[in-house]
Amino acid sequence: MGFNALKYYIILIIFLFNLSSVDRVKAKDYAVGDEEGWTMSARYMQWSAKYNFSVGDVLVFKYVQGQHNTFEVTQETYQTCDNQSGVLASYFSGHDRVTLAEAKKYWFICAVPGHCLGGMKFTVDVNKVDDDNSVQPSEPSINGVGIIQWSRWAWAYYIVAFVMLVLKAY
Ligand SMILES: [Cu+2]
Repeated sequence: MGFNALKYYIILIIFLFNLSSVDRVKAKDYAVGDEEGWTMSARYMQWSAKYNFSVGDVLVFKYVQGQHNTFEVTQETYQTCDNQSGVLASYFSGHDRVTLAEAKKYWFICAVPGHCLGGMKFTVDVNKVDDDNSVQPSEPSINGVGIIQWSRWAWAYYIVAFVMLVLKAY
C-alpha cells in the first residue's frame, strides 16, 4: 500500500468512525403526545414518562395555532396552573421547538384558560447525557462525555484530512 493509498484509507476510517460516533450522541426530536400532538385529549405525564430525555433533545409541540400554546413555567405555576407569574418562556407558533438545553427539570403547560387544569401539563426530567446505550448506572456520564469529546476531535481530524486531500489534488 503506497503512501497515498494509506492516506485515503486513514481518511475513510476516520470518516466511518466519525459517522458512528455522531449517531450515538445525536440529539433527538420528540413530538409531544406522539401522533396526537399537543391537545386536550392526550395524557402527557404518561407520554413524558415513556422517554429518557437528554441534554440537546428537542420537544416539538404540534397544535393548531391559536387553539393552544406552550408555556415553560416554574414548578409553582405548573402546580397551580396560574400563569400570572412564573412563566419562563412562551411559544405560539403551532410547531414549537423547545430545546432541552440543560440537565434539569422542566415544567410545561398550555396557558389557554382551562387547558392546564384540564390536563395539558407535564414535566420532563432531563438527564446529563444519553444513557440509552449504557448498562451500568454509574457509566453514562463518563462514557457520554468521552464520546462527545472524541466525536468533536474526529470532526477536526476529518476536516484537516479533507483539506490536505484537496490541496494534494491540485
Ligand atoms: Cu391548550
